[in-house]
Amino acid sequence: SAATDMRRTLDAAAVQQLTDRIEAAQTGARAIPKLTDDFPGMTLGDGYAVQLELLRRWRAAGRRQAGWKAGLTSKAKMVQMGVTVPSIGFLLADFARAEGSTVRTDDLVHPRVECEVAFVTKADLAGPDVTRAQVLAATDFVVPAIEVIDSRFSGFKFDLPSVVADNGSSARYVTGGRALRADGLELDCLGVVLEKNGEPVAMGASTAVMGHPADAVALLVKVLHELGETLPAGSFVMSGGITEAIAVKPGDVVCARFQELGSVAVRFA
Ligand code: OOG
Ligand code: MG
Repeated sequence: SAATDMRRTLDAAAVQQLTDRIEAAQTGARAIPKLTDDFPGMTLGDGYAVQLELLRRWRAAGRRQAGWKAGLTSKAKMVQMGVTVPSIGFLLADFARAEGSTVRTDDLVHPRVECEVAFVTKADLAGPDVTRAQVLAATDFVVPAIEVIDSRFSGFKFDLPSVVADNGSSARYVTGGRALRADGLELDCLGVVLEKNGEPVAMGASTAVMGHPADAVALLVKVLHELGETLPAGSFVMSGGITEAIAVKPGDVVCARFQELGSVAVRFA
């Protein structure tokens, strides 16, 4: 499928050059033009080559990986971003922020929030054909989450190869509410209301994520397989924004209220 076509065109030097650009933009919280402006032939596979090089560098620098995220897995997100193919990105442990805490924005470019169902796994998942049932059997618990995304591209405008290289706009994430076993839940019809400063600004239900958020995890495992990777037990996985993402600025308070799973709140400064 389009999400797993890993054909590559960039040579090793170009991958290094683009990784340098992305790393500098992320570290300096500076917006840059999308990568395809200079490399119009860039493919999805090239985007993942840059993303995995960024992951390799940061792990070599001692940063710990918590897991992975699926993105662009709902119609609302695809329509908002103009990209029709889901993608994955890595999550470092140091992206996490505590529920109820204040998230700084001076080290971000133009943050937005998303409400997502997150999974924590208790068994390895690997291969091209993992099913929803296998994902659920490998799930230790699910937990509600707010993802803070932050595209490093000017105007939050990008295409699929660029956003994949930019690690799917990953920036911060906050879990909260209740961690629950998946088997007692109808995970495909959980309602969620996203509030900003006490007003509902987006709402939806978990079915928006590929019909069932576990299917987004299965897709993520398939993409990992195409990249020569697996999803180890103990991974934290976000399944993708249910609604469109909402821009935030200093002073905003955001709360995602999930049916069954409880709520997650965070403040921005
Ligand atoms: C890409 C990241 C998308 C999601 O949940 O859909 C994402 C973006 O929209 O900047 O994290
Ligand atoms: Mg997301």
